[in-house]
Amino acid sequence: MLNADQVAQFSQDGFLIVRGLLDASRVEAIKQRAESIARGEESHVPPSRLQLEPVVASGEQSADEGANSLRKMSHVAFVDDVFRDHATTPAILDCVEALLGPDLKLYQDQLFMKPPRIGSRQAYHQDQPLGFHVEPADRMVTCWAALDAATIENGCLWMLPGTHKHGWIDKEKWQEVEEQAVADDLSTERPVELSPGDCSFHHGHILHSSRPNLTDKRRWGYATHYVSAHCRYVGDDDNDALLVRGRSIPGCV
Ligand SMILES: O=C(O)CCC(=O)C(=O)O
Repeated sequence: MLNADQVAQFSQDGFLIVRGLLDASRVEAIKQRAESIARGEESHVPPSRLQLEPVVASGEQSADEGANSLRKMSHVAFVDDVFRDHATTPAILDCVEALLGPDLKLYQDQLFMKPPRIGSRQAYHQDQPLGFHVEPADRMVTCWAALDAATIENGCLWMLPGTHKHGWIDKEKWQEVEEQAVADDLSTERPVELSPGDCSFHHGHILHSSRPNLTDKRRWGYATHYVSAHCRYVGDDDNDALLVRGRSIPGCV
């Protein structure tokens, strides 16, 4: 569980780093499974869950191996036991429970793979308005688990502390912030450099981004997105959110 200072820091900044949360065997297990999914050896993971890096998709460049052509894998914990074991890791859920309360659902998961040299920039955005159909909208937290070292050079996350307090921010403002960041004129942004096994937790409304990978080493980070089970579901699609702790609430997500 997080202590009171950590919870206060999260509510002030909109994100929090917890070092050494995952043991090496957990990190290794998910990396191996992701490798084998990328090689096409796991038929239970539909190819539609894999997304190519834009330069590979456009044919502009090819990558030396399967995993290094991928930008991300999505919604894998819903079909794969190793990914699900990670998403339900008690140490992670203890932290999320301290931020969202005892009844928790996994809404989405994404392995961000940022391959060497071609791993592209992720522009400034808020997570929750991008497809997390819940109300109250602020009851969402992402755990971003470092599977490799995440550094400034290989494209770690960058956060704009305090922006979660504004709720939904106009997308024109996202664009403005993005342009400032690309011009290296955003003095308030903070890098989230992590070692393998470290996790950062971020609020669904914080503005954040990640830079291109300029190195020869990949940067894998596995994001699991949780919502309070007390949220109402306000989307049109099927709601397949997975209960990961506590109880489901009738009429809710
Ligand atoms: O890992 C990245 O490059 C982007 C991650 C992100 O935007 C997120 O976890 O919400």
